[in-house]
Amino acid sequence: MTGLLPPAAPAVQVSEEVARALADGRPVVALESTIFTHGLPRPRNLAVALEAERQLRAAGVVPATIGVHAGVPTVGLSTGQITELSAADGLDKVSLRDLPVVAALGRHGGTTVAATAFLAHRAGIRVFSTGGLGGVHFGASESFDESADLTALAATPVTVVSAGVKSILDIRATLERFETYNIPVIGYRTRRYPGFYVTDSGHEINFSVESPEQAAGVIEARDRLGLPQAVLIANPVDPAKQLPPEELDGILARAWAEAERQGVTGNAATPFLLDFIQRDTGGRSLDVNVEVYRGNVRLGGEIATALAGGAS
Ligand code: PSU
Ligand code: MN
Repeated sequence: MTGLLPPAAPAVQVSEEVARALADGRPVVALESTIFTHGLPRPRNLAVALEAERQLRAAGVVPATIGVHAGVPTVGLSTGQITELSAADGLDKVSLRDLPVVAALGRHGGTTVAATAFLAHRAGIRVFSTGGLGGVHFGASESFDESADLTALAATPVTVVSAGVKSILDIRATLERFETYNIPVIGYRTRRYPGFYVTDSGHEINFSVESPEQAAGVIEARDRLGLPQAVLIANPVDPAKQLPPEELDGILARAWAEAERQGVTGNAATPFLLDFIQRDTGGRSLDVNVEVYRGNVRLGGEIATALAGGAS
């Protein structure tokens, strides 16, 4: 029966290391792959992906980098697979709706927050660290361009540590949508919603937690209530390491103008805008992006450790 999946192919491949850690109740943190397949330029992308894994291991946490390798949605990509995906040309940006398609077609893909959250939860992983979430694009009331991250997070009870949503988005509208979808947004030691490249987006949020244990408490309470939504932990970048906030508006205005001039829309918009911002800031945005990610990986590890009962 050519064209069908081989019957032995697992729907989701969970690495032995991740499966064993989960079975033992040891802390595991999921990491997405779009960040290194589409978000960061080579060769920095591979270095960042592997550094995140090393950082977690050094903290006694098992990393589970998630992506699609040759059609197999994989939780716990090997170093070889990460290396391969980070160097592959023309691989797909895989959101949740794309998973069955790339699976059947046997393609490689980097998974977005939506697809990664789904696969992490399906494998039994409770914490997921990323850079910035997708959300509502400016003009969405006309274009309907809202990231599928929103609806996926509304239906997936994981914990996602991010530095807010991507700076290129309509942050106010995105926060409204989180409310609509019953997705709690909690600042880590702050009541100001972070702006990814900057510490403060200018928007206030209702709640903050002061420690990984307090974050773990919220997650436990969500699970006891049986609520299906993700818990979002918003972790701002160190103010000393942010992009100069007074420069951000100008940078974003130039990025949007160029995207409009070139007619870039849809799921190509994010990679295009991020790449533009990198060039416009002479690479400084890239350093901030890496710093943001490092902070989120660290906090994700701490929360996973607290959830595992502090044992590591
Ligand atoms: N944030 C970044 N770089 C990225 C992304 C987020 O700094 O590449 C990715 C994430 O994987 C996120 C996705 O889930 O972009 C959202 O894309 P879209 O807006 O097309 O749904
Ligand atoms: Mn979109």
